[in-house]
Amino acid sequence: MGMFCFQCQETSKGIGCDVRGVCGKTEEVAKLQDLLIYTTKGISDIITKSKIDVGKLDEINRQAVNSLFMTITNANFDDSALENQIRKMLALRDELRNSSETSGLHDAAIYEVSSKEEMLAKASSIGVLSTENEDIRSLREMIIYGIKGMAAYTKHALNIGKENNEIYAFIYEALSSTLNETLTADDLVALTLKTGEYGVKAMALLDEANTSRFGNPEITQVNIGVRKNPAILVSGHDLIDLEQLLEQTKGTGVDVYTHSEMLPAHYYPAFKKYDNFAGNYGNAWWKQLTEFESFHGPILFTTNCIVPPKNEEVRNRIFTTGSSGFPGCIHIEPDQNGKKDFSKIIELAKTLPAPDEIENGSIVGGFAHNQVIKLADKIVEAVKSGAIKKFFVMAGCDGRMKSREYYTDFAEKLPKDTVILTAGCAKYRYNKLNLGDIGGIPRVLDAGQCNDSYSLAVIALKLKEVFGLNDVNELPIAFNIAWYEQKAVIVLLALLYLGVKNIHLGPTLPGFLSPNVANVLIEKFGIAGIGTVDDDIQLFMSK
Ligand code: FSO
Ligand code: SF4
Repeated sequence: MGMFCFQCQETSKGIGCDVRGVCGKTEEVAKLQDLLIYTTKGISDIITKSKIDVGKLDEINRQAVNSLFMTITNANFDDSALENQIRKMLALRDELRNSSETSGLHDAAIYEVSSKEEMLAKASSIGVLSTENEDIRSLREMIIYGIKGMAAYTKHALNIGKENNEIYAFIYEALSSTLNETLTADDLVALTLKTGEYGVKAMALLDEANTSRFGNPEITQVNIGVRKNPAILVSGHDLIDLEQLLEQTKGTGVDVYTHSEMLPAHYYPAFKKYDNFAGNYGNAWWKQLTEFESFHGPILFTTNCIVPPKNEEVRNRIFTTGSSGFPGCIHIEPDQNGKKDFSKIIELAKTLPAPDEIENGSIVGGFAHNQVIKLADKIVEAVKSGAIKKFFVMAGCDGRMKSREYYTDFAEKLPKDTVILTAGCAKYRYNKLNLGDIGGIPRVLDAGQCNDSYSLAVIALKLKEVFGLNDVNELPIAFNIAWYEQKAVIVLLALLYLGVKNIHLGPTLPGFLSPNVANVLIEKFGIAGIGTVDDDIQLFMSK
C-alpha cells in the first residue's frame, strides 16, 4: 500500500493524498509519520492499561507531544529525523512495557522493527486506511488530529515550563481509544467532544504560560517595512525560541523580523525592549517561496508551516528547531538546559544583504482577551448604541487555494458596522485592507496566533456575562472560520465544547469527515460550509 493522508484542508481532490502530499510530503515521510503516531499509540496503550501515573513520565510526556507535533502538516519533512524519533519512542516504549509487565497489549505496544525498510513495511499495514469502517475511521482520525493540535499547544507551554498532567493523561487515553475495536461510533463522538474539552485546557495552559512569561498582549503598531541592517526571519509559533534569538542577536547589528504566525510576538511587552526586533516581513506561510527570496537573510523555523524550498540558495539559508525539520537544513538542538545556540544563524546573517522592501507602513494588533476586556465598556456601548451590529470571528488559517480569496472579499463586503475578530494566519487575507474603525475600535481586531483563538472564546464568554445572556449563541457574534491543519481542528473542537453553534467552516469541509460524521456535526452543532460571499453575508446578517 502506498501513502494515504487526508489530515489537512489541501488534501488531494478533497479526498486524500495517495502518491505525494500536496504539501510536498513524500510517501516515505508519510509512512514514517504514520509509524511514529502508531508507536505513540502503543505507549498510550501501555500507560492506560497499566494505569501508570503520568506525573512520573517526564521524558515520555515530552517525547509524546514532540512526536505528535512532528506529524502536523508542514512541520517536519525530514525522514532521518522521523526515523530517529521512532527509534527513540520504541526505546521508551520497551522500557515502559518491561517495567509494567501488563498483558493483553495491542500490537502497537509490542511490534518490533530494526531497519528503516522494516519501518516502512510495517507502516504499510497500520495507516489511516487500516480502519475499514469509514465512520469509525473518520472519528478516530478527527480525534487524532485534535490531539495533534493539542500536543502542539502543550509543547509550546512545556517549553515555557508549564505543564498540566491531566492533558497528558487525556492524550494517552484518547490515543489508546483509537486502537480499541470495541468502541462504537457514539463512543467516539463522545470522545471527540471530550477532546474539545481538553483542547480548551491546553489553550488555557498556553495562554497562561505566554502571558505569565511575556506579559499580556497590548495594542501595538507593527512595522511592515524594512531597515538597512542584515537580518534573520523567524517563523512558526514558538515564543521561547524567539526570545533566545533576540537575546543572542542583541548588539550584533543583526535585526530580527517575524514571518506569518510569529507576527503576534510584537504584541507582547517582553519583546518590546529589543531594539533589533524590527517588524514583520511578508504574509502568511504559503507566500514564503517568494518572500524568502527577497528577504536575503537566514530563516529560522520554530514550527510549521514549511513549504519545501524550490531554490537551493534559499534552502541553504533555512534552519529548523523544535519539532520542525527539513532534509538538508541545519537543525538546532537545545542543550540540557533548553538553551539553543543560534550563533551559526547570526554569523550567516552578517554575511548577507539586508532584506528588500516589499511593503511599508504598519499594521495594528494585540487584541487578546486582557486588552479587549479593558475596552469592554467602549465595546458594550458601541453595541448598545447600534454603532456595532455584529462581530465576525474569522480566526484560523490561510492557505494556497484560490478559493480563499473568499475571505478577502467577505471582509471587504461586510457592512461597515461590523467588526472582525481574528487569530491565526487567516488574518493575512484582510489585515492590510484598511477597513477603518468604529469610534476608535479597529474593524479588524487581531488577538494573535491560532492558539489565541482561546482569547476570542474568553472575550465571547465575557460579553455573554456583561450582556447578562444565558447562552453564548445569543450574542451578536457569527463564526466564519478558515481551517488548514490540525491545530485548527483542536480550535474547532474547543469551540464546539464551549457550546458555540452554527460555525461556518471553509474553504472546504474536511476530507476526513465521512458523510455520516459530517451529518452529526451538521445536526448537532449546525456546522456549515461556505457559499458565495453575498449569500453568506446576507445569511449571517439576517440571524
Ligand atoms: Fe497558520 Fe500553519 Fe497557526 Fe497552522 S502558519 S496554518 S493552524 O501552522 O498553526 O495558523
Ligand atoms: Fe496531503 Fe495535507 Fe497530508 Fe500533506 S498533510 S499529505 S497535503 S493531506
